[in-house]
Amino acid sequence: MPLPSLRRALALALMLSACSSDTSPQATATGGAALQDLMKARNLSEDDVKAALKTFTPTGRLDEYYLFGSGGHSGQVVVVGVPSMRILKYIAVFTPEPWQGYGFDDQTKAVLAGGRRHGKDLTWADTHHPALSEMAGDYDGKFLFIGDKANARMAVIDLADFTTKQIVTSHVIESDHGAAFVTPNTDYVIEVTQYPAPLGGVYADISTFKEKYRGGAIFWRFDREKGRLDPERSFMLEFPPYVQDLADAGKLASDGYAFFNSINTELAYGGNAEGRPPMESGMSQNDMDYLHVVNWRLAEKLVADGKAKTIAGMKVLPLEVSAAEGVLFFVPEPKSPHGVDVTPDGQDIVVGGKLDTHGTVYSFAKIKALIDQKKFDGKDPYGVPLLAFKDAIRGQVDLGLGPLHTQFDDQGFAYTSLFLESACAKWSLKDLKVVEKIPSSYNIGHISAAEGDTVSPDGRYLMMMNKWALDRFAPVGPLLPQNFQLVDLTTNPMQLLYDLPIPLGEPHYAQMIKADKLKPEAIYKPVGSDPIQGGLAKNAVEGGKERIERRDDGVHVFMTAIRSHFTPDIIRVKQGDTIHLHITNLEQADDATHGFALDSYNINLSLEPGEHSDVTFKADSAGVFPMYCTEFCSALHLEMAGYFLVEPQVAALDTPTPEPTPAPAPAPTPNP
Ligand code: CUK
Ligand code: CUA
Repeated sequence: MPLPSLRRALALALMLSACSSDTSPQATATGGAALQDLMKARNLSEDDVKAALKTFTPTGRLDEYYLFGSGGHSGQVVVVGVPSMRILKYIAVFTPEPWQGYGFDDQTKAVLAGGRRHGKDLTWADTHHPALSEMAGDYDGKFLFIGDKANARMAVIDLADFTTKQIVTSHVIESDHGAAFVTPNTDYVIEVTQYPAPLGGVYADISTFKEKYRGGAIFWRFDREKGRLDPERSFMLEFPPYVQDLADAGKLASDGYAFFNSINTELAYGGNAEGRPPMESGMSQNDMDYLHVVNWRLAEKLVADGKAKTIAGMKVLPLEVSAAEGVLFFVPEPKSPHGVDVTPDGQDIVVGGKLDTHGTVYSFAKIKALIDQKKFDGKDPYGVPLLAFKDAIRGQVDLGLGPLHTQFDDQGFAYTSLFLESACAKWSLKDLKVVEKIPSSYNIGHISAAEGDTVSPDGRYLMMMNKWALDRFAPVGPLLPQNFQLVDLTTNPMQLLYDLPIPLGEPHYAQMIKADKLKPEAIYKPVGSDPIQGGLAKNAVEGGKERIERRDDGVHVFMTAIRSHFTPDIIRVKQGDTIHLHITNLEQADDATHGFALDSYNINLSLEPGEHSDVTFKADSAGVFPMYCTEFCSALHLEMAGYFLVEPQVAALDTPTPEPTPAPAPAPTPNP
């Protein structure tokens, strides 16, 4: 190690030892030597030690930020503490999750049923973009939304208990991508289609792509009081089948507008075995695609005025209405764009071009002036007014290879991920010049800076979300984890601090929120709460009032759980009975969760302190079924168990046929 570095390492050691009570020169010298030995033994550089000091979080100390990341195909949300990079939770959203008992009781089954499509239960999702609720363009820490690209669904998570409360889907569209993005006061949660299809889930041959296939943007109305999306007050804008991609809502200067990019002005639809070009080349012929500029407040008014038609239960504003009434405009954007991000002041819109080295910075003021003066550059084939590219942009910034997504800090800098270059570029919003780049490992997708897509970004930290992790972690077979890399934005140059393998693919976007904005509850109050409906559950059970009642609709078991028993702990029913379990966890101590598992009936509940759950099922198999608590809740946790006894309706109906017993050997002839 060169001398100056050694001196700096010693200074670090000084910093370290200053934290301990013994600051005598002797102890400092020893501490420094010990640190040197440690660095040597673990082969750590001075930067490594700095990174460790910036991220290490002692036991009991809490993180400054929460990162809410998409859990990709798991259909979940991963919650990571920053800067420690400790994984705090996987929130079950679109898919059953056994530990949380999600999808196992009546309450959460009903939530999942909200996302059924074409009569099918869906047990996976492709989550892309989480969106925290906002007030005046700033995260308020109350709700989180996330979209499912594969099945065009939207979910609402309440951050009071980090639990999914609602899933909605509209059969008007078949897939989405620009979802979820919120308007500045969370009046609406935006869901934009990806792959066009005939609206309403009907059939039309692919040869009618131009005429019958459509995209669209659903504006799901959010009822903050109820904490739910309101399909009745939601609406959709119909778009041409240009394969819309990402979305962002305008804010401050551009409040009331929303922006969507798209990738297919060619109107290609595949058919590489039918003599047409494959999708990827068919969609990459033209030099320009269309940025969609939408005046959603005007759209809202037109819908209220009855200009929408109803398709699959959704109010849809027809394309010709949007084009004629000044709701929708197109501005060319360079080759195969991806990412559309509004700057914190709402004045500019940044679009990345996957096959272009530039980031294009559109000026909302210029766009608005063109619209107000009706200075159009013709119309697209669907009659939508076009704005001239050169008149709508503030400029372009030469970023590097494969620019995708952009985030912002509090110093006037923007950060854009460079997919092909596997790097993140920091650039000045003022003069559109790159300041520096930091490499990522590898194939970076989204990035997420601390509150970096709000009206007041924090700077501080940036997460690079990488799709490949090759050579970063101990190998685990051909399917590797994804890699979240934490970057310190306060230093010059930026410093890579930490690599976190994410064994849930494929995450796309994440948002990072100041931890003190969240006030999660530790226990459900009152005892017997229904976490989904809120308030006291209809069938909440009071201690001392446990009972089993046979009613017309089956056997109702009113049960309580408290360390360390279920009451009642023996349930006797007849085969074929419909069973209604009503279980209340009476605990009011933090973290005193009980599980409830029932052998062979595919039931596992998580009963958090004060929580009530209902489970309805048919006791169709006769036999003796142990039931037990699945959380190690006390010293007598193993004893927290019972029996579910199902008496056969017909004698021996379910009794396995005994193996034929071999004929007994003839008894020896007794001696006379
Ligand atoms: S997308 Cu995945 S890296 Cu769905 Cu936002 Cu760009
Ligand atoms: Cu309750 Cu273990």
